[in-house]
Amino acid sequence: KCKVESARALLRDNSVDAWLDLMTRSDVQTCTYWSAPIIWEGMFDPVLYDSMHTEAGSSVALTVFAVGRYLDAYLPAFLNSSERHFMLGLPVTYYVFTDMPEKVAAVQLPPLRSLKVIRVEKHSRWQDISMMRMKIISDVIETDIRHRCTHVFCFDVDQVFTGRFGSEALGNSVALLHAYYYRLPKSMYTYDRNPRSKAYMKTGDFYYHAAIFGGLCESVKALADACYQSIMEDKENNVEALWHDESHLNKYLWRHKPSRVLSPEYCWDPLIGNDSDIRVTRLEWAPKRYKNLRSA
Ligand code: 2GW
Ligand code: MN
Repeated sequence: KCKVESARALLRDNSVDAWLDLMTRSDVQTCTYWSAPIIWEGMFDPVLYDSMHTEAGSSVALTVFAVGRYLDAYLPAFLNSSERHFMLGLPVTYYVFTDMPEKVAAVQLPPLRSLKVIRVEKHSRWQDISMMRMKIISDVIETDIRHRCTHVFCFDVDQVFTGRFGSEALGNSVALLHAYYYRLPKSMYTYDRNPRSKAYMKTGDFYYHAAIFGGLCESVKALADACYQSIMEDKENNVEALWHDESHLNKYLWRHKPSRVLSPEYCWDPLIGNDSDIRVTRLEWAPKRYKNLRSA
């Protein structure tokens, strides 16, 4: 019995099929019509990506906002887990934006990794906390990040890394497929449908999730500037897009196609349950605590 098992294992490891599977995924969409790769487990060699980016001198800024009750509720788990999974081997600088800098616990970081805490104002409406991130991200890319890092990734804080989130995710302009929409027909995408909003769109390519976007400094700055400008124009016109900054992001990314698209492995909600497309989860949504956090 043992012999049969090991023979099977050998066959598995060396069969052409197993090898091909490493190079490609035939069960999911791996490329957009404008030829941007959609990154899934099994499509890439992590060692190769890491050595390419090390040689190229890539360095990564991670921005994250933890304002008000989100600081205690989410930041510690976010940072601890990112230390285990985010861009290991490359220089990483965290930029934590909070209204309570003194409350950010000191974290011991290994060489090549550092953390900056930047004070921001606490807007009273949560929609504004979310939307004003675009302005702050743009400013800090200009004054700081672009002098230290080649790439920047912007994250929601209410999530936890659970697997490799590595250099395969780096690109000129990077967007994420929303876990809840990637299998749905376009008619169900929750784009902004109000013609009075600058985020209005009838159709698009995908529904992107604003919980993660990134790219080269200049691309992310251009995106943040454009989204902020549209958000402010909406404010002047007394309209607010359906999903706030996410609606504006979707409009921007429809007009400026991302060069790399992350599959929902990169931001999965475990509440969705089993999905055979998802072979690993790299980042998971933390449980929402709307009741405590969204009210008052
Ligand atoms: C947000 C909503 C209700 C009450 C508080 C907050 C809040 C958000 C806050 O008190 N403090 C704070 O730092 N934030 C930051 O904004 C934090 O980084 C958080 O991850 C981010 C977005 O808010 P979140 O995660 O509660 O909203 P989601 O998960 O529904 O986010 C999606 O939709 C948003 C727009 O409505 C954004 O586009 C976000 O990027 C999307 O993932
Ligand atoms: Mn979130």
